[in-house]
Amino acid sequence: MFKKLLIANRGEIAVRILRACRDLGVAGVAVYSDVDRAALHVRMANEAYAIGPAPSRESYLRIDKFIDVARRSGCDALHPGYGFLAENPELPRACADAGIAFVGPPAEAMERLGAKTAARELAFRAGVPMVPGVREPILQLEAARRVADEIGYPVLLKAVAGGGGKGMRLVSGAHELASAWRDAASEALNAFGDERVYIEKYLDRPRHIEMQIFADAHGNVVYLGERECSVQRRHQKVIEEAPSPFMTPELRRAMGEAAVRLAREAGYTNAGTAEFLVDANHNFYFLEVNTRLQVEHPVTEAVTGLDLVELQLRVAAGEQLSITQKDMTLRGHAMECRIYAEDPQNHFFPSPGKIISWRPPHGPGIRLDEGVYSGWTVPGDYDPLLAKLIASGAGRTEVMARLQRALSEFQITGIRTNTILFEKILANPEFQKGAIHTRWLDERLASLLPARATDARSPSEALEIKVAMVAAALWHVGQTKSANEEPAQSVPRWRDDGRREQISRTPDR
Ligand code: MV4
Repeated sequence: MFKKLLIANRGEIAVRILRACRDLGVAGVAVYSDVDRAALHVRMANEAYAIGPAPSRESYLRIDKFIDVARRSGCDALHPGYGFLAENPELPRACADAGIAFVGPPAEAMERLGAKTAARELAFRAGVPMVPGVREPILQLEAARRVADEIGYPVLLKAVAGGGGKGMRLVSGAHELASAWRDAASEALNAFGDERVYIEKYLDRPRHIEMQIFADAHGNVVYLGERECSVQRRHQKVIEEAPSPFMTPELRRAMGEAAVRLAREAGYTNAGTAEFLVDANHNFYFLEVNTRLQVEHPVTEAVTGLDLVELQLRVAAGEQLSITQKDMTLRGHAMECRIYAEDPQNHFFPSPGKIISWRPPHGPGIRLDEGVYSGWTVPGDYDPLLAKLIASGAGRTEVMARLQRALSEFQITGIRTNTILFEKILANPEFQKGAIHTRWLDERLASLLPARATDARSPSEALEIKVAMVAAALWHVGQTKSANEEPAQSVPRWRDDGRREQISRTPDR
């Protein structure tokens, strides 16, 4: 096992990795940008190094700084967490050059799976089912026309470099193709510096179900069951669960074996996730592979009894996988809520700032992976994920009850969070039945969330809401003044950032 691990990340995932280090007797080294000096992951680590200013381009995205810290502190391994550099093949390359083990797949496997068309080509060779479409980028509008006519409308244009729905356009008929083509290419160029686009048949309201795989360097590859991730808002996962309420043993086996074939074909090692779309007839279609540990890994940990970060470190250190497919059993159910510093009642604008109080839930079946603490100021410079709340238990009904109990106990003041969204989702009869799909949340958001003053049903209701808002604002100002010596920023920068982000997001089609 390694002696010392550099955790090239921040927030709750850095804390999660530090915990695995403690359990394994590995020293964990933290890094921090200027605004993260007092962050939880820094406080929990025995050793921490400054890596630069707040903007991630100058800190958490700087490979040279990580390698420098790893060298100076004597680390023999590096874990990238998720986000930032986690799927950038230059990081494992730089680690190899510096003689540091990278906790993740080889650079070559990342590259084989990075471009969506390359991944589709690989999936094709591995006999993995995929959405009808092409396996190479389409370079000209005329070629796009031929392909779209052949597979039949509606089609979806997707960015080769894609991910997160960026550079994606739905085309319902031939008359829309030319403008959608231009939009997709320019958005892709803007987001990824790569304007190439490819085409798939459009599936209406599929589920998003992903399969966790694990591979060691000795040729052993296993699948660890699926996660249902259909509840998303604008391509951001909101609630994930394992197992999927839609899953059958046959489908799980078919999907799992397909994911394992894909991993073998890619020369993959360590933790990975194959994403699939699943239609109402239990047909599954390959989407893409995420070559990292994912935010939602705890629900898989809950139903497998495994520690995935421990497994990652063992596999990276050259150990054989301790589990075989035969002795893999799934037990019970688990569900995760992503607690964000954002305001569901105000267009989900980010809501960073000082946490005045943080009183987390506890009790049977509850796990909280948090990256913050009472009194800390959440910076506006990064993804505003504060914590992941995970409930587990014997069955889905029990798990939903436990999550609702935990949410009702959770008290956070000083910043806005999205907990009300989870209360609404968990109380929804369709969600309770598991009748969800990839557009479910976006289609129901307006009816799930309480009315704002602007859409009150009567003038008196509008007045009532406004009075409540003013009272809340006054209370908030008083709170901040007494508990916090610093005067409030007159023009908070994060608010502009939030608006800019909101504007730059493309409307969903
Ligand atoms: C699709 C699709 C329907 N048909 N592909 C969205 C992000 C990207 N990773 C793939 N996505 C989709 N691809 C075909 N051929 C619908 C989506 C999609 C989606 C997928 C997963 C989770 C949420 C989603 C929300 C909207 C659309």
